[in-house]
Amino acid sequence: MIQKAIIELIEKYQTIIIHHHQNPDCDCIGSQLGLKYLLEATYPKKVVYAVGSHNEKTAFLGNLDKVDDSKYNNALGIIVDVGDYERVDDKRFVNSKALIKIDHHPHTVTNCDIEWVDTAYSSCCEMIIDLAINNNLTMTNKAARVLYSGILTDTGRYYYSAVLPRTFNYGAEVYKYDFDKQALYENIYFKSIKELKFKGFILDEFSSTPNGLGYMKISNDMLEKYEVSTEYAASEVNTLSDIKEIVMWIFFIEYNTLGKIRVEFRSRGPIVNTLAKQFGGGGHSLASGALVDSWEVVDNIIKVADELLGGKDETKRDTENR
Ligand SMILES: [Mn+2]
Repeated sequence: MIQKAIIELIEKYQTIIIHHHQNPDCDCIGSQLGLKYLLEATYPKKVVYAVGSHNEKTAFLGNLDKVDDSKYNNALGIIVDVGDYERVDDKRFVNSKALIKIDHHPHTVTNCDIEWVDTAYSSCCEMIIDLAINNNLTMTNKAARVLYSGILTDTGRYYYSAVLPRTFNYGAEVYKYDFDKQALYENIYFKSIKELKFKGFILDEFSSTPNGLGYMKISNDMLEKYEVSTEYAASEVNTLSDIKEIVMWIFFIEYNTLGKIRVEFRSRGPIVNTLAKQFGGGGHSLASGALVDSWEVVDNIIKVADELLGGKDETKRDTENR
């Protein structure tokens, strides 16, 4: 059993360094810090680091660590919630003596010593809770808090199709612990007036096609006008979910610092990761992303996506997790 192999490898190492993906979300940081807290509580003699950087929306989850290059020589590296090496935040993970991958995105080829990749999990946090329960790792209030936040956000508060009875059971398992739920919701879900005005702007201005495609182009001028970052704008893509007429929705957001346009694909049926791959990106079947070079490419994506929907090819549908 793969979990047994993971625990055995963890037990062999004194130093463990856990990495997350670039531009992390609550599931990514939740699984990273959750695993760190579980291992610290279970193996008090081990030194466990969680490295990489936060963004403005994840900092409330807990502090990340600084690690010297030299620590990697004898360390076990673990990457969580990320399939591709290119997307891992802080590339020094490749210097680890051994490497484990724990991820719920569709599998991409890497050469970690152990790869536990399973898209049947709603969230990476659900995988970490599974690991904890099956292997008697010591759960703590701190670990429960961050793991719960990842389950909540990656399932859209138990709404997305990846939710299983297990997801509720594991959510309940960590909910039992003593942490401030209201404060957690406030950190995750409360929005400022500025952010809500931006949402209003999206709802006013988005475009849609008769085939069920919804999309929104957001230029740098608009980001400046509403005082929101590219990352924040991208995180608002599900403003277009739950619209009767729309089955696939895409955000295109100018990324000034990179000189690119960030693309966020979402769907409630037709698969989008093949579409994202076609334009150099990737991700889950119902939630993917890409970075493209120009607004001409954007118009091409809109055309290809709309044709895909117009084709109504039922074989291209999937109910797998976002
Ligand atoms: Mn995730």
